[in-house]
Amino acid sequence: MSDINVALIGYAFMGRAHSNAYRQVGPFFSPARAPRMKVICGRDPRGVETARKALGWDEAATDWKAVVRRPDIELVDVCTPGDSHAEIAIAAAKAGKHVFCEKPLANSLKDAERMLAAVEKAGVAHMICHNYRRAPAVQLAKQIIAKGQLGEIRHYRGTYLQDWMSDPAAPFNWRLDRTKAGSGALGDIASHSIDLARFLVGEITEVTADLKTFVPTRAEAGRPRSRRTVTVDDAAMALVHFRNGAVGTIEATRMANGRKNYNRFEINGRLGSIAFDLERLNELEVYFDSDPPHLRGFRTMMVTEPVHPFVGKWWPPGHILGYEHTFVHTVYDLIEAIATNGIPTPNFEDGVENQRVLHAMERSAKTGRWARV
Ligand code: SOE
Repeated sequence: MSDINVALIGYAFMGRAHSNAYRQVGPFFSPARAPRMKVICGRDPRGVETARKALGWDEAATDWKAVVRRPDIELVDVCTPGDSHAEIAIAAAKAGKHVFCEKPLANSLKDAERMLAAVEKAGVAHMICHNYRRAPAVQLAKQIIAKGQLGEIRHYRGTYLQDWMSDPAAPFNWRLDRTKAGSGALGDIASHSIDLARFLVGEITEVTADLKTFVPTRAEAGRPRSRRTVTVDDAAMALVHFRNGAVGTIEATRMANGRKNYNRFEINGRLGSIAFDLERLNELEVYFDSDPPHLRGFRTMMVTEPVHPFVGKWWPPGHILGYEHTFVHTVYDLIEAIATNGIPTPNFEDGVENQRVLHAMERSAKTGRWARV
């Protein structure tokens, strides 16, 4: 089948991670259609040209509106700050392009719903980049739960701890500006915990949440006398109820000194428990009541055998994977879905459901009461 021409809008952290995924997916996964890294787009001409050379794109552009209208482009990948996700994704859908979008889907529930309506009306494939679902150990967690090996699920405990904003001297950046980012740790990283909760346990029906901003103003980079007000949360904490009767806690912060990308969940069922830590992403901690008494206890499994999804395409057992591989796995499943006229998951429907939980958490933090999703 023919190559699929990709346009990437945005070239910062996620732009680099996605570019790496498009470069790696062909040689290691041989998708039905190989991605052609056609054009990378950004506002700064010199910056985007530097990114084009470094990341291996054919062309660099600065006008995303022209790029999404190009007849040779089939897939538009949105890696910009959240305030432009809706505008770009909707324009791409209207132009008949498949759309891949970074999380959270949008900066508001209304925009997320508009994006879903646009891709559904256009009949194009759509996916949101909650890449952690495609860590092989998370896939194993899903399989264990689906096979009933934990029994009835009672607890989901999600913590996503980073510390890159814990120093008050760290300068202001777009993720601290509500108009650009929509929210702080809540949308940026609690959205990942919410997605994993939905993927592994099920839909969340009500929440009670608290949001905290520890550092109210920060200096602008290079301009120590110019202070900017932080208009988002530094930390988000919530209790959640699931439709299936399970209960959960979700905590996300960028102020947890010493924690770098500590995205962990623990799930307790009637028959056992599992736990995953992104910083040790090749491992899954498991505990099963069914183990014989002398062997019963939490044990750590190395999830690198070829029996697990994606693993066999890389290296032999024990030759561990990393953060970037979760993006390659995600892009592979996206392209395979496009090649078979399918819709991958998580898609914009998942993005809207995630946004509903985020929205409920923000409402609850304002009222101090439980909020229904
Ligand atoms: C936050 O710093 C961040 O870059 C998130 O935006 C990403 O989604 C996460 O994968 C890593 O941390």
